[in-house]
Amino acid sequence: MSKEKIKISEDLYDIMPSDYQDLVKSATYGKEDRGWKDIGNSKELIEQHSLCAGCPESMAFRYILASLPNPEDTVMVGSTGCTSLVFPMVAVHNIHSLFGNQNAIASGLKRALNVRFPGRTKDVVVLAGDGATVDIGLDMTLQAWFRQEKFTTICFDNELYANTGGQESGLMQKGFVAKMAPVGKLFDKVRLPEIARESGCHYVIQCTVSKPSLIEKVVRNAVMIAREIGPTYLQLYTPCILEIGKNSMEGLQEMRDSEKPTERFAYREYISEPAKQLLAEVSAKDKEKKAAAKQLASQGA
Ligand SMILES: Cc1ncc(C[n+]2csc(CCOP(=O)(O)OP(=O)(O)O)c2C)c(N)n1
Ligand code: SF4
Ligand SMILES: [Mg+2]
Repeated sequence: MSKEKIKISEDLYDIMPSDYQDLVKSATYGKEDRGWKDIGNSKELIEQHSLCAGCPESMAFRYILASLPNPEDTVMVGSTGCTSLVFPMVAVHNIHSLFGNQNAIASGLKRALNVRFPGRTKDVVVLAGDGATVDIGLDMTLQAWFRQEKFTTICFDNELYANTGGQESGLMQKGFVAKMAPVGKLFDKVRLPEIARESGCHYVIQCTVSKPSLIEKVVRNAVMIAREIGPTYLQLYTPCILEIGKNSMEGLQEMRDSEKPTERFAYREYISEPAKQLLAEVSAKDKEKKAAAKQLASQGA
């Protein structure tokens, strides 16, 4: 499998910013066992990205990109919002979809990749905001899950429409007042994890992005289960620090506060029976691989 999927054209190399040259040179490719601990030696996102300073979406992006099990052969599908503006600054194949259409686009893309590259593993991962996933795109989101499309949907839940200045979203908390929603939310946060489970997702996780090791685990599980069994859904709290009045250093604490057991982003998971079986098989194989590597090392010593 080639590890050189994203390249800068030789003719343009000199005029590309060095930040972008570095991104392509040490992108998220190459080592099968790489993960969040490689962050620092590798590059997932250019420093001059388009998100506000300290926005938790940038942490989330880096952890996710570092955790993809098959980045060379992964296509990410974005949707309009703060999230989507980051895609030109990462070295993973991606396409932009019209706001809300992301799960419809991903359905067609995944099927087309199967036809175009038979026998080769191609992963599709949707990454969209809560407005795109739950409001305008809810129909497309649900229909993809009903049809058991084999890709992962990740929602960056910042509980409002951040990119357009703070309108109310279905995932906003009840009573919350935003800049463009001065009356306050009148109904409860839509329970999308429960809806995802009822709609046929085999792996559903709700958590914050405060812990990179947790994000690595859930991203890998979600992608592998989607590849083999059916749709998976991750709802990640990535607070919009700008809209909730926090400064650039306070995003992490906001997530830690919101993931306490009694709070609305306490860790929650649902794993279907076939998905549990798959994870057990993967874990057994990993153990075998580690034991074999250890034995080899001891023989060499
Ligand atoms: C079809 C369409 N409708 C509306 C918009 C305007 N629009 C752009 S971003 C956005 C909100 C995005 O909110 P969300 O999905 O939560 O992402 P966030 O910016 O919060 O990350 C809206 C309504 C658009 N670009 N296209
Ligand atoms: S507006 Fe909010 S969600 Fe968008 S980049 Fe800024 S802090 Fe992040
Ligand atoms: Mg949002």
